[in-house]
Amino acid sequence: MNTDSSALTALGLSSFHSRQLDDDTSNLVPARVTRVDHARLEALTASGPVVAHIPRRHRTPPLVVGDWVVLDEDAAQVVRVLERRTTLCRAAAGTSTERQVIAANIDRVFVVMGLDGDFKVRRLERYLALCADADVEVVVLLTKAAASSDVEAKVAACREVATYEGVVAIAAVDVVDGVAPELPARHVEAGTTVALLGSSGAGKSTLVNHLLGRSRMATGHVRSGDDRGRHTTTHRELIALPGGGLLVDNPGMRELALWLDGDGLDRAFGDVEAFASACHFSDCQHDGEPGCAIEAALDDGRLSYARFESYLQLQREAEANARRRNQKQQREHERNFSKHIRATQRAQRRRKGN
Ligand SMILES: Nc1nc2c(ncn2[C@@H]2O[C@H](COP(=O)(O)OP(=O)(O)O)[C@@H](O)[C@H]2O)c(=O)[nH]1
Ligand SMILES: [Mg+2]
Ligand SMILES: [Zn+2]
Repeated sequence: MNTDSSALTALGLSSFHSRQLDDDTSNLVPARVTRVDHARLEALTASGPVVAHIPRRHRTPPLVVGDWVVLDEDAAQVVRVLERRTTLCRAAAGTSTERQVIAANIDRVFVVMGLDGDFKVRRLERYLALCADADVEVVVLLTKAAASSDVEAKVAACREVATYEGVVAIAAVDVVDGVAPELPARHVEAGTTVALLGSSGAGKSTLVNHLLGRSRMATGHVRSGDDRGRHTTTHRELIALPGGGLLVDNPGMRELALWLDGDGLDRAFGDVEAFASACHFSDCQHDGEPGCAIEAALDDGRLSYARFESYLQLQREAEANARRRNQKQQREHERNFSKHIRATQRAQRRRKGN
């Protein structure tokens, strides 16, 4: 299998993945998943787009956009799934006990937020915790800048909470009315995979179209009846840019249910963590204890109440998710255990009967 092709590098193949490619069968090819529909996927190989069947054993856990797979080209089917370098996750809709992977092998996230009614620093903090947990870089793009007043103040407000070291840029743009329209492309270098996150209407699809230089994603409010072959963002898709970068547009997520497995919260709130570690008691609840560095910082304004509240809120949410998850595991464990007991009792009865 030829794996040193520059075409694969342009599709985002890193050494992390090429190391996993040892199959030397000639009909096998590495491919980047661009779209998944249950048993069928679309992908890009070094020689172009392909469609392939997903055998049942590779459907759970499901493949996602951005995955690297090995395809049997003759049989047009997936034979192997490569280990993921990064995963963007959220709690599945309607439940907070299931982790849903949104996209795999993402290098960077564009957090897209409109400088209109969409603008909320607290939501940015939520996205930053998610990105820090996934260990991906972040570019904060504040869209619709041309028609917005107090742009500078809003950029400054974002800068203040963007303490996560993975944040590489914060910028106000307007690709419709010409404010820094060249800026987004600078952050999608060849071989880099960028996922766009943000509320519905924030301007994600507008950015995708702008970067593509043509209208591929339907923007604004398109009823399905008006959709004439253009893509409304109802499913997730990975799009290769002519310049070599890769984009994942996302259907608008009304409220991003946090899923934190790692240290994302601490990394996104390093400033709060630093104050907390200076408290006199290591288990300080920041609730009137002597020597509380958080309260001192709140008192003299080094830490804002809003930010501290936001941190507590996200922490409560992550803990509640973890608790529900544990309860679910506990229930499953008990169910399996009582099944085991019943089976043992049946076996004993049979033995006695014989
Ligand atoms: N003036 C202006 N309008 C924008 C900008 N970005 C998006 N829009 C408009 O906002 C609406 C929603 O944009 P869309 O890209 O569909 O948002 P999405 O839901 O995040 O994909 C559309 O009517 C766009 O034309 C921008 O930077 N400036
Ligand atoms: Mg869209
Ligand atoms: Zn304290």
